[in-house]
Amino acid sequence: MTALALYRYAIPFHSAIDFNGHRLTQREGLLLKLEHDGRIAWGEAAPLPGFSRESLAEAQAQLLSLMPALKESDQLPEGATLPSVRFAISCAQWQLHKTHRLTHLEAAPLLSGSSQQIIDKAASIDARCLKLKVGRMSVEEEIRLIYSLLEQDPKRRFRLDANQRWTEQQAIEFAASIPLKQVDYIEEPTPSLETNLALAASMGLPLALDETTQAEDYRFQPLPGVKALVLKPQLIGDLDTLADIVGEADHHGINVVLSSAFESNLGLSTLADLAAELTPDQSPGLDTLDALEADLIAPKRQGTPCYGEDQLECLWQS
Ligand code: OSB
Ligand code: MG
Repeated sequence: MTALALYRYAIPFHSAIDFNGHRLTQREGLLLKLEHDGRIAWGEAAPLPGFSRESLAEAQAQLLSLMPALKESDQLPEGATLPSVRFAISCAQWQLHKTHRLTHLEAAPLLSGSSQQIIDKAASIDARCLKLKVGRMSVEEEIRLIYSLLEQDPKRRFRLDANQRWTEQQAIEFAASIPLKQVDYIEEPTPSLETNLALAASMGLPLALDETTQAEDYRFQPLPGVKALVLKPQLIGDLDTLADIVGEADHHGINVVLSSAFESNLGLSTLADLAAELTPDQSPGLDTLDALEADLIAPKRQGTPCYGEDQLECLWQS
């Protein structure tokens, strides 16, 4: 490696977000910069509180200890054990050596807020497939919302994420009341995988797994009724491990949707590249950038502040 550096960033959220009981007002993370043969590549290690098993302090200590090894070799060092650290190093190395250009699929916009805000937003954008969080309002109100959105465009498609907030009864009521054939999938309707699999079997509910895949002891297995896996590479680790899971899922006809863990514009851009490479038929779930008040390194959004290298805390450089 010709040069490398490690930076730490903190970007305020426009408004605080609750991640599994961790209320965050800002997103914090680490940026690894690799430079070789006139090329620059970035990797982002940003453990997500409430989701990642490691803390940012642990990721920082591990990455710092690996910087000398990264200077010498372009392999994933032995000591890289934490998922976010393996993710950052392997993304940066992949970006550094990648020579082909990738074409990104149009992403499904993630709409949030009140029903009226969602309806207005949906009317103002040109996207057939919408991602919605459900289990937030009453089942009746969410069913009405689905029908309002269908009135705008009868061919609409939906990706729904319940984050395990429904009871079995609520999931049944919802699934029985909407046209399921227009739903790509519903992520994690209730907290019980057994219940969710039973709903898939009895109602034809198109089930996707997200939280289930984050359990420490999760290993891929094809389950009847599971249409898709929603995977957050930041929580999984290196790209070979990710590619193995995608390969197994493909083999069993299960779709994989790569998803953000609220990374900065740099991490999101790498995730979009990864989705184009690994899951070219599935638009990824990466519509989280608007939550952040600033971009890093390369301005991504007009009128949004961008923190350059000189404005970030440099932890290591050589
Ligand atoms: O609920 O799936 C979630 C991001 C961080 C933590 C949890 C979740 C998410 C997302 C990312 O929803 C966006 C997406 O998956 O479309
Ligand atoms: Mg989800």
